[in-house]
Amino acid sequence: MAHDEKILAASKRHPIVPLEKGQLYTYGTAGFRMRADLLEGVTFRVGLLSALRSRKQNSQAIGVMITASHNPAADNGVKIVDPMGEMLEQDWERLATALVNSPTDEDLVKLYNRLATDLKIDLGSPAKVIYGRDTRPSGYRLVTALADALEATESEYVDYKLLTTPQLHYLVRATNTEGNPLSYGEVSEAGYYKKLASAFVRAMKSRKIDGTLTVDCANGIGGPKLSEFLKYIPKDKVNFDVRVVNDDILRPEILNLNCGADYVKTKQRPPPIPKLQPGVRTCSFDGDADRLMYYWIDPQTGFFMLDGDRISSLAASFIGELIESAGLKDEMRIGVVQTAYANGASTTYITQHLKLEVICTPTGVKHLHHVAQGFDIGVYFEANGHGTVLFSPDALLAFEEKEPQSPAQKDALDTLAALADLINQTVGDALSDMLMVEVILAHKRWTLRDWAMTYADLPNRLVRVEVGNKDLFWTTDAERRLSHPEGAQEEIDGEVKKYKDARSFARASGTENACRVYSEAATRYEAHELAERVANIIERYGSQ
Ligand code: 16G
Ligand code: MG
Repeated sequence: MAHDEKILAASKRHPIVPLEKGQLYTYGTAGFRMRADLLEGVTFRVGLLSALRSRKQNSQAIGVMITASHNPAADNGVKIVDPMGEMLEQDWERLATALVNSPTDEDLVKLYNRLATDLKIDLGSPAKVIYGRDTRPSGYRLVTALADALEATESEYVDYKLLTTPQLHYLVRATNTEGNPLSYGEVSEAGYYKKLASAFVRAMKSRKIDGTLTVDCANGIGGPKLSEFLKYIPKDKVNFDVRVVNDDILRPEILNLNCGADYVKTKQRPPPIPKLQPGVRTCSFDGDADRLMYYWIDPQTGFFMLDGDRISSLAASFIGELIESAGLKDEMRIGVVQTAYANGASTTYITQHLKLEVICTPTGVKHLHHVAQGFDIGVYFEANGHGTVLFSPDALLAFEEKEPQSPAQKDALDTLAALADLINQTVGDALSDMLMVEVILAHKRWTLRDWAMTYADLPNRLVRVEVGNKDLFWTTDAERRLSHPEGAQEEIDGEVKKYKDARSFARASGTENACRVYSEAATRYEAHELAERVANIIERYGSQ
């Protein structure tokens, strides 16, 4: 059964905006993301692809999230979520790019049918797509285009309206596992809150949380969702005192403006509003609540930030201890996955102090996620605060079935089982990661200062370099080295050699038209100087 006529008619209602000659819409590390006024036709076409994807995946539900995360309010984005809540399979990113760039509506219909034939997709089989959006006002127009594509392709769909990105990932997995032994949770937003709240109570088990936690929600969707979640925590079981700030979603133009996790990480300072008081434990979400940064102002030493590397090493150390207490050390392979941006001191701490394996992957959550799945327990975080901890089915079974030999062992097993429910298994989730951090701090009876004292970061610098053509730069060795242009890496090596404890790499950004240079060295001065020198090399090669 072809849907040609319906697709053709609907497509004309959501035209694609032609880009400048030679430019293509591309499904990048985080889907299609750009100025919202370019996205209506793109979203319609993504709807067509998600219907194909669902049919290809035996009619399982596929997710579509409309968000531009930490980008300014005028942007938006659209990305596809696969049946188990993971990011879209990489091969299909190419198909998404091809479909979206079909020059005419007729070409679009032709390519849609060709994909169905080539991939042996039965267009008469059922399809299901579920979707949500962040608080951007443009989101409404985009979901209308999406729904039109789903009508035209005779797909079943559910509009979950406003959601955080990780909530949509949760719902996709919950939908596809409903009623089977691996059920991920109740298929509703409330189900997500209930699962987290119950796991939080179990993981805390009468331990106390010190003081108030202030949460900056970037004036995005995380604000109302966090407030809603808090209602599910039984006050008599956990004393969790949270102050929700920057949660104004009625003024869309202030989304991510001078607040949020990306602001804190890139500016290395707290949001100016509300003014942060010394000693107050604070964290920030980003605009779609999948990134998390902790920080506070130390009354003695000033601002201190605990980023993705710190969250990762905290989680790895705690889970490692629990595994040992549970008597599972010899059975469980725990690994930590980082990118080249991870501070070298965190890598040294994890390998030498925690004695855990570390693997480095290219930037982009999907790469880290994939490698983390290879461990029994895989901890992955990008320095920017996006990450999670994955538990294999074998690990879950062991937490459930191992006979505890002592009350301490039972406690460790119970805590591990609770953590596996608390930590979002589909994607990085600021709310769930925040609860994990609170649990760990409560168990260890740590303040943020104790956490910060675990190791000292190497001074580092990140520089953005405008180049004529960023595509000249090819990387190898998980982005730690350049293979092209020829000669560039040798020059970088030559500079790095001149400094103590130094490291530097350059790569083309996947989200902007620029290169990024990262450097670290024994002193702040040296890290800065090295970054400048490597940036000069990149600038020179980029203009050739
Ligand atoms: C995207 C990625 C993020 C990565 C960033 C790098 C996802 C969901 N997001 O935001 O993981 O750190 O791009 O940006 O994969 P860059 O390529 O411009 O440095
Ligand atoms: Mg985000």
